[in-house]
Amino acid sequence: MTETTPFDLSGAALLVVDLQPDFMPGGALAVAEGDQIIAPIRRLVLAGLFPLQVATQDWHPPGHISFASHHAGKQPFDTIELYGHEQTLWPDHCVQGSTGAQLHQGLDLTPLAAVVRKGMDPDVDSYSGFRNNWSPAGERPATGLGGYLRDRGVDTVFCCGLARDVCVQWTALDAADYGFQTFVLWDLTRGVDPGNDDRVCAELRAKGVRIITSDQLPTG
Ligand code: VGL
Ligand code: ZN
Repeated sequence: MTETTPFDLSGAALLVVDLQPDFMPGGALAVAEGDQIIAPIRRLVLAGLFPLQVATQDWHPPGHISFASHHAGKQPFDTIELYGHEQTLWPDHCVQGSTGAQLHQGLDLTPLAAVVRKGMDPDVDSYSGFRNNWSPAGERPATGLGGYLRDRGVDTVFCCGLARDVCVQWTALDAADYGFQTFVLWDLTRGVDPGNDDRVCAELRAKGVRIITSDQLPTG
């Protein structure tokens, strides 16, 4: 399914989600082929198509609640119930200040207007750039990104980065919830489990998120 109308990028923001060494092959929470999207995202950011570009950064304190190592007898990728919702337990990753938590060196940060860090509450995970996962109080506390983008006049959001089936998906779903016209640049994402691709597509489309590829963007 190809889009026929050119996109109006005048009110658009590019969100680069969690492009960090820990999500690359060999990293603590490796995403297969995660390294293949670095250069194209770097080129896209430098092309300056988007009036506003923002990155998110997974940034956990040591001993974070999402780490399997925090839960006796649990292994990475086990799931538990946390505050009434399913929580996947991950290998220790993106620990604040560690090399694996840096934004990837292959990305040029110069054109980015902001970096939104998330997952800093020791007791709450945060997949989405817009809102944390559920807190003990049963809420999903906002990061402030939604208000920031609105205040900057943004009406449309394009998402890329890692991981397709976790933080990119949650970020895109929340962007749509916030009322932004939302796109996922599918070729500029990779999943923790490619077996989730069909489900991810269906859940995104059900929320009105449009899935496109970067070659459908206007050329710089
Ligand atoms: C992510 C799992 C845990 C992601 C972050 O960036 O997709 N996945 N923390
Ligand atoms: Zn994380």
